[in-house]
Amino acid sequence: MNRREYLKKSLAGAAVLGTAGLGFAPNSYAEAVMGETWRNGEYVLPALDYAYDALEPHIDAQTMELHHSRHHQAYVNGLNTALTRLAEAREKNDFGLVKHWSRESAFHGGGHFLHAMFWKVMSPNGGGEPGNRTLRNAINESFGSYDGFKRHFKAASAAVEGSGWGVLAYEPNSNRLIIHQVERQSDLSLWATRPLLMVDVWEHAYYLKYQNRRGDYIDGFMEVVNWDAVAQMYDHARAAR
Ligand code: MN3
Repeated sequence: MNRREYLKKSLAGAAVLGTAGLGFAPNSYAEAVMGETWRNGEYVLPALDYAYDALEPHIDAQTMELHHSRHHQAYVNGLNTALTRLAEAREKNDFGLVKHWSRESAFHGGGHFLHAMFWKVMSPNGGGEPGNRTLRNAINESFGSYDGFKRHFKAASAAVEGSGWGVLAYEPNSNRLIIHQVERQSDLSLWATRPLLMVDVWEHAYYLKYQNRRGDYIDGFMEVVNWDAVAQMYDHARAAR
């Protein structure tokens, strides 16, 4: 197969998988963990792999629709705007507002990518303990047991001040897993870790159904965790070590 045939075949394969788009390599880490977040030169809202009501009763349909179609879309728009303004700044050689737009790009970029992964780590067929042995072993080695992990993940996520995220991540230096409390999603881009499982604990993610009972919401979230998706993220994260 020459290069042209190979490219043609790859693009056809990508189209079948619904991931067509130049500059979006199939089987990349980004595609595996986030879906299609970028198309035709701009960031886009990735489609969900399930219906808005598919995670009922743990995550309600109204919250899912608002969260995906309004909140996540706002991050996508904010990121595109910030990058456009930064491009204009380069063009005009006027960096007077570079601090503002850099912060905006980090905040909205953090929001876009974390939400894209958040949708992936949930599934109507989720919950229970991870079936993937490599991931299960890593959790046992890093946290002593699955129960130890679950208690730690819930406690850390519930204790995030105000708005933020609880994140299970792969730490490539020690080759172990670690739990983060993210209080500012814009800071996530600074870390040398690759997120594997994230729970959105901003109030918009649960308030309609759970009000101030964040712990109950986290329990509900654990009932829809898509461990196969997390295992896939873990594979890609380690492969890119
Ligand atoms: Mn959110």
